[in-house]
Amino acid sequence: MSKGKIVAGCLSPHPPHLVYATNPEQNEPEATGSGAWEPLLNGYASLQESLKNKEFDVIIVHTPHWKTVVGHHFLGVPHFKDLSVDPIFPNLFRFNYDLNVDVELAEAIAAEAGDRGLETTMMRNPDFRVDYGTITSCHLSYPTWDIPIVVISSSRPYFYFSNEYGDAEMLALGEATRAAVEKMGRKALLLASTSLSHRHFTDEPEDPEDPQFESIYNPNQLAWDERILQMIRAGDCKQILAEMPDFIEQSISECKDGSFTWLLSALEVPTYPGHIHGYGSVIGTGNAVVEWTPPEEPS
Ligand code: 2XP
Ligand code: FE2
Repeated sequence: MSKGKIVAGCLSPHPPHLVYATNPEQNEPEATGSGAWEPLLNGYASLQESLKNKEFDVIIVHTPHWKTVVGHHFLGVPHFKDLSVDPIFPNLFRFNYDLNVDVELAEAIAAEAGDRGLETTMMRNPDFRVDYGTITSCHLSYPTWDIPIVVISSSRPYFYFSNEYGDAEMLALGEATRAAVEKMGRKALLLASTSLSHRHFTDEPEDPEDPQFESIYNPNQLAWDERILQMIRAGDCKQILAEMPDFIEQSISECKDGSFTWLLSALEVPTYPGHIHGYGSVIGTGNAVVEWTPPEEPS
């Protein structure tokens, strides 16, 4: 088997509003416009175009909305079909999904993670309902759904211990992911399904599509997001990791669920710039669509 590789790694946030706005046939609610979220919708359109030029045979997602108490869990059933409903925005997201899982790769990542001292579980319940973070990021990045996915849950080390300890587990999980992709000969697209700053407005406007109600929650949140974007542009992901615990705390970031640190680790902490396809707010939160393309290894 030839050595596998990660062909791209992305920050792919999962506001259900973005799926709603594009009216895919799988989603039950119907939108009439998309004015409030254009920067992000354009960002995802640009990411989709870029991915057309890349060859990958599996998508690996780390999702904040499958929260597991004991360790890191992996979908371990080859096929799932059901309705995914966002518990906070059921008016926007009721999505009929039908997806395949690369169980062999999931088991290989779990084994590599175990070798690195992490607690893992394969999720074997065929009636399990796949979380909306997974569905949303996959759909917005690659809406054709014609290749299998691997889904990794969000364990709770940041919440039960500390941001620093949480990051340590996610660095190990990222290494495990990379090692398994290489050993199993896969060409993988990685998706970190996460917002950046994550303060939400607590009231929803009557019309969720009305652009006058959409803005970042406050300038403090924006300042943090801009700092992260600037380090992404500069190719200084080592510094992002150095600041991650403070970023998480001060911007109430969804990165506390670990997806961003996992991605940076799997990409071996990029020293090259990430391409920012778009940045925008959804119900006050800060979201960036970013793609890192690892340089070709000398053959
Ligand atoms: O509630 C969340 O955690 C979400 N991520 C959905 C809403 C807006 C996100 O930016
Ligand atoms: Fe979320």
